[in-house]
Amino acid sequence: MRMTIIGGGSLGLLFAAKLVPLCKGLTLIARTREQAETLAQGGIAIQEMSGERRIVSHTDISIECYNGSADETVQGLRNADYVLLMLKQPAITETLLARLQSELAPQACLICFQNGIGHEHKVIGALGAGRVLFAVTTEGAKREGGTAVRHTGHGVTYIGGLTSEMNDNLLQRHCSLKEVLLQAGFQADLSKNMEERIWNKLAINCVINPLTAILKVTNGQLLDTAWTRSLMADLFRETSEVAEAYHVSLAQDLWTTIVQVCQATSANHSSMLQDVLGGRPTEIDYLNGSLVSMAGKAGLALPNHNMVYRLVKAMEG
Ligand code: KPL
Repeated sequence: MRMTIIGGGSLGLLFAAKLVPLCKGLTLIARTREQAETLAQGGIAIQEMSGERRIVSHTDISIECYNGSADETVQGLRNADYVLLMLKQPAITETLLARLQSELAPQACLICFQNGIGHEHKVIGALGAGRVLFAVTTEGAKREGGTAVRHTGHGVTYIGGLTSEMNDNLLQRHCSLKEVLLQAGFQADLSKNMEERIWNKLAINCVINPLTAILKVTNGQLLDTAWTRSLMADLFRETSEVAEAYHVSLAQDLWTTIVQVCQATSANHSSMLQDVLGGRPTEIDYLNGSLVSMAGKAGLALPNHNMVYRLVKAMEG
C-alpha cells in the first residue's frame, strides 16, 4: 500500500513514523520548506508511549513540501492509494482542493482526519463522494520541534463515509487499510455512522480544547478542580442541546468518554493549546464557532460556547 500524509503536525508525524514500515512507499508532505528540509536530512524522531525513542530514517520516507501555492510540484499525490489529510481546517483551501482534484491518482482515496465540522461538503464536492472518507481519532501526540513527535495517549481511530454511496462495500474496499493501521499499533475500525462519530469528536474537542487553551493546562489538569469540571459540564450540556436540535444522536456515555480522553491523554497539550503556545491560528471557528453558528440558526443561545469562542479569538489576536 502506498500512502501519502499531508501535514507534518503532531498527528502527521506520528502516523508517518508508525506507518512507514508497513507501506510500500510513504510520502510526508510538510507545509513549510524549512520543516521539509529538516525532515529530509534527519527523518522523524519518535518517542513511543513506552518511552522508547527511535529515528525513522529519511531514506525510508519521501518528503515533499506544499505550502498552499498553486504552482508547487507535489508528486506524492500521483501514486498514492491512500492520502491522509492531516491538516487543520483553515489549511483546507480551495487551492488545495483544486490540487487534489487534478493530481490525485484515480485509484486514490482521500481520508480527512478532522476535529471540527464545516469542510466536509467542500471536500466531497471537489472529489466526489466515492473517493473521500472521513476519520476521527482520539490518538494523542505532541510535536516537539519540526521533526520530533511524542506519542502521548492511545486512542481510537474510526474511518468511514458520510453518505451511503461512500459506505457501499466499505468493509471489502478498505479492510486492508484497517489491517495496516492495526499492525502499526493504532486501535482502528471502519464505521458506517461517521456523522455521529464526527459529532462525538466535535463534542470532545469543543469541551476540552478551548478550556485547555484558555487556562493553559494539560488535558488531565482539566479534571483537577470542581471549577474546571463544571465549565466542561456546561459546554457539554450546550453541545448536547445543539445536537438534539439537529437530530444528531450523541453517544449515550459521551460525558464519561470525555473524562476518559482527559485521563488517557492527561499529559497532552490539546491541539488548540499547542496552536496558542505556538502563536498559530486555532481551529476554534470549526469547533465552538460552528456550534455557535448552528445554534443561532436553530434559535438556541450558547452562552458558554460563545464566551470560550470569544476568549480564544481574543488570544489569537
Ligand atoms: O483531539 C484532541 C486535540 O487535542 O485536538 C484531544 C482528543 C483533546 C487530545 O488532545
